[in-house]
Amino acid sequence: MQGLLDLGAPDAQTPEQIGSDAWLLKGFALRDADALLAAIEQIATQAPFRHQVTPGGYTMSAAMSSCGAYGWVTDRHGYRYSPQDPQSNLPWPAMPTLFSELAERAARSAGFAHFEPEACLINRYTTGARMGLHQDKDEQDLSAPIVSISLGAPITFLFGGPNRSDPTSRWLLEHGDVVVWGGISRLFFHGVAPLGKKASHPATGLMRYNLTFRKVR
Ligand code: MD6
Ligand code: FE
Repeated sequence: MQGLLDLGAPDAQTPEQIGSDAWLLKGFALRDADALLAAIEQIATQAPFRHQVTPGGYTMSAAMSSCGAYGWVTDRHGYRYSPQDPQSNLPWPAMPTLFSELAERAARSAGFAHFEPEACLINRYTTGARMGLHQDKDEQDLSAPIVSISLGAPITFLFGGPNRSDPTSRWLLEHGDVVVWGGISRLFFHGVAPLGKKASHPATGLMRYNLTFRKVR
């Protein structure tokens, strides 16, 4: 039995503020995690994970796919949102209702009502994969937040400021965690540290998946 003075972990449904207009919802997607992973597997049969090349010529260490009306594409010519998968020239797989409803609920819990995601980027990390500091700035509508769902192996999320050189805070993102962020920090630099050698989760082994939902237009 827990003692009266045991404050314990913060309530899983109480958003933890990680910056201006940026919130960590610990475990928000936990009860949907198995269904999310099954849907990712299904999406990847239509739009396989691939390592994209940046305009600077670097191959990204995280493998990526997308679903929804738009996917995020990079190649030697630049970054853009595309309604087709350039690998197949077919539309991206539809965004499952589970995805859009969960993203809308998470956004609402963080104070952003009526979020309608048009793109869901799916990142897959294996040991050592990382995401360097970047801004999410390819969307036309910067008033909409971004919702990010983490599944599988835990990783360290780096959250900076409006300039690349600003100091970063570090947050552990675990299976089922959701980050919602918009407003003042919408264009803040952020990334993830290399996925640790021993990082794993029973549901995914050594893999980590991240879904980010965006309103594009
Ligand atoms: C990741 N996430 O967690 C990479 N961007 O693997 C992002 O780049 C990101 O988590 C915008 C908002 C939330 C994020
Ligand atoms: Fe990002």
